[in-house]
Amino acid sequence: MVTLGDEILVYIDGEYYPRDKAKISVFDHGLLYGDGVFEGIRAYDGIVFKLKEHIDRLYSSAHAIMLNIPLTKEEMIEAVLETLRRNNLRDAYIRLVVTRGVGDLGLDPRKCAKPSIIIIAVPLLKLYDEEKRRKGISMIVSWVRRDPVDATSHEIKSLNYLNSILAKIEANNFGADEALILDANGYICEATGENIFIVKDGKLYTPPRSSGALPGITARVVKKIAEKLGYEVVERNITVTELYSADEAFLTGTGAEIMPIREVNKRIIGKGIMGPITEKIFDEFMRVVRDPNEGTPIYR
Ligand code: PXG
Repeated sequence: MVTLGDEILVYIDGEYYPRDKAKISVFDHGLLYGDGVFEGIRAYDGIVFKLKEHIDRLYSSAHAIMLNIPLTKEEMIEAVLETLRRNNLRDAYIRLVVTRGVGDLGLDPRKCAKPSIIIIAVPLLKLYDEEKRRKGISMIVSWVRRDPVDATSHEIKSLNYLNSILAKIEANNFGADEALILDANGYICEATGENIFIVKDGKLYTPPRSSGALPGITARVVKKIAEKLGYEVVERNITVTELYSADEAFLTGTGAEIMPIREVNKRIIGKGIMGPITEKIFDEFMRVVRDPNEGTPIYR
């Protein structure tokens, strides 16, 4: 859940609007067709964590859907920082959205003259409470498979999230915290908005790019931390049965940060609490996110 402050200023195409005036056209293809791209970014203690990496991914997503963002990467970084400054934020969750723009009621993107850029920065994003952090979350395996890499692949961070939303609805219906989504071949892919790692016999495993998972920025950082701590990280196909018998398992994402998994389809994973290797990685992650060398300062 994103908690919105009352007085937030939202960037839309170079202007700043109060929350209730921050609106875009009903003819925007972002709304009509989910035609656009986005990023979810976090700032910790005055530093935007991995901002350049998020901007690079945004432009790669846009390139894949042939959307020309009307700002340079440098201008986009400055717009994000200025939005944070205008809102006096040091700790924030940032949603950066680029829509295809206003078109007509046909889906042809050539009708859309100019993409729209939206930047929303809010003081707090709390996906889970601290008890969940220690105990871990419950998951179900969703019936809906991840779109494969030769379809609307989630390698592209597009506005088209129905694939994940259907899985989230299933988790909600079963009273679980999150849904696990399988790839086209029945191997584990990712959660609705997080990547997954399992720990077995002191090694970490995570699904490969070919599963159709989003190449997560948090996952990349976690891989680096794990290797620095001396753990091998292997990218390979993982079955649901392997997950059931893992020693530890956790999700990674900008919103969730590092979240242990307590149970999947009522099977308890490991000891049913945050495991020792997850905890070491979590502690180091919380240090890294505040490291000035790992991000971009808001205030200079
Ligand atoms: N997989 C998917 C499908 C995602 O959308 C991640 C993995 C994790 O990537 P990063 O780079 O953040 O480590 C994401 C990103 C939400 C929410 O409301 C989730 C994301 C983005 C925006 C909102 O849960 N996840």
